Amino acid sequence: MNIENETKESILQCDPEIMLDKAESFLNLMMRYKCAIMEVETKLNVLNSEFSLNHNRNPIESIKTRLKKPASIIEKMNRRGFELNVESIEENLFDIAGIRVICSFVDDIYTVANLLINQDDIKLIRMKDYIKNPKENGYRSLHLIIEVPIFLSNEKKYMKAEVQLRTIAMDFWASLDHKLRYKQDLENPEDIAGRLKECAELCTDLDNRMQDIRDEIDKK
Ligand code: 0O2
Repeated sequence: MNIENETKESILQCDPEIMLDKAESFLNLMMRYKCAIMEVETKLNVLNSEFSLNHNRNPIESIKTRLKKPASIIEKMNRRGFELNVESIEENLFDIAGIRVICSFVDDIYTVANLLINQDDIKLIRMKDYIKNPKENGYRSLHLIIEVPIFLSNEKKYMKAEVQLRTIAMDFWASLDHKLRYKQDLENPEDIAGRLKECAELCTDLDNRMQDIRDEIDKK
């Protein structure tokens, strides 16, 4: 029996009251992550509006958010060998609340990220800069793990969220890479990986050229 089946089995054997209690705690946890997403999204929208007023353009093109699905949570907890309970999920998974910020230019990514993490109620837990240090396959994005406070009726709780910041070109590449990675039956995976990496390099070049054009226009 695999771990996922064992987990399902142990849940099925559980006392219904304990099960209800666990389900309630899980729903409560998901509600808190949803609130964290709303808080971060509002902060980003505020920054975008202010920037737009002062500089006559939006550094953020769009924001996408997602709450990790229960099946993906279980899969990741099992894969990493963590005990499957609400406390352990909250302690060990940092990407249940996910916010993806698509920026116009590469320097906007760092501007938005710095403005966000310098807010006095935000705690920066970890930053991974896959723009300065792209992954071997060509993936580029700036990843932040932050903690943001949410205010409930009788408590203030810090919740973790993952913020991924990318340009439109980085997002275009990552979306197609993600789709292609699900296709397991490729005849020539190495060739595909090589061509995807070339495309990533083209995206980097495109981002740099667009940034240069904007810098030149801004100088005038
Ligand atoms: P989903 O469905 O996008 O959420 P962590 O997951 O943070 O505990 P890790 O592996 O160090 O640990 O995280 P990392 O490197 O910060 O990257 C996690 C997320 O970045 C992934 O989430 C993807 O969203 C994105 N990502 C990382 N590498 C790649 C890549 O090569 N291609 C693409 N398209 N996206 C990538 P998940 O969990 O895979 O899924």
